[in-house]
Amino acid sequence: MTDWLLKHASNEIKLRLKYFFRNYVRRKKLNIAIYGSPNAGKTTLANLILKDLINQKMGKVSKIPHETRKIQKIENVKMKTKYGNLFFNLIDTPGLSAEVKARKFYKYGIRGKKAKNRSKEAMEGIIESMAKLKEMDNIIIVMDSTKTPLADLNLALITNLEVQKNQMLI
Ligand SMILES: Nc1nc2c(ncn2[C@@H]2O[C@H](COP(=O)(O)OP(=O)(O)OP(=O)(O)O)[C@@H](O)[C@H]2O)c(=O)[nH]1
Ligand SMILES: [Mg+2]
Repeated sequence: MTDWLLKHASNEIKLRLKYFFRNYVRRKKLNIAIYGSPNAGKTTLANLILKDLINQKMGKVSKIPHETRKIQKIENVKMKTKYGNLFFNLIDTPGLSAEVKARKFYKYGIRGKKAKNRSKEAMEGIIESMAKLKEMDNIIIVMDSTKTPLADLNLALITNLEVQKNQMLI
């Protein structure tokens, strides 16, 4: 639609559109958040986006689930586009799961108090992420293509976003 308008509109309208778009995005500071199951590859994706755009990292990636247990945010990420520079906040969230039992970590060599703490921190992160859903302007849902797409809390997440009318990209 924007492409069509830019092709057919007069120069004045083009200029107005360009400044409207730029100011709107700048003023609003879009929150673009990555959600999905534990271990789906959310932090990997965030790191790739940030490396491409600003040569930074979001956080640690691991084969052990629930590596990210707190929301991570990089503000004011600049992206050059043909309509001008866009600025947004990129947010990486803890993997969503209905429950996180300590024994889930035993096979990775994490036991006892460490496993209990990891599970407690993971649950706190999940609650925080669900509570902050409504603050997000766009959501990228990352799914592991080797697993069933509606596993974990993905169905609840998508239903919630439909109700809130958030824009999502899966
Ligand atoms: N095969 C494959 N492995 C991937 C891909 N993306 C990530 N991984 C691996 O999957 C594991 C989990 O990646 P993370 O980026 O930590 O996943 P996450 O969704 O942030 O996990 P949590 O923070 O625990 O929720 C790591 O071992 C990654 O190297 C992918 O596209 N393909
Ligand atoms: Mg992560």
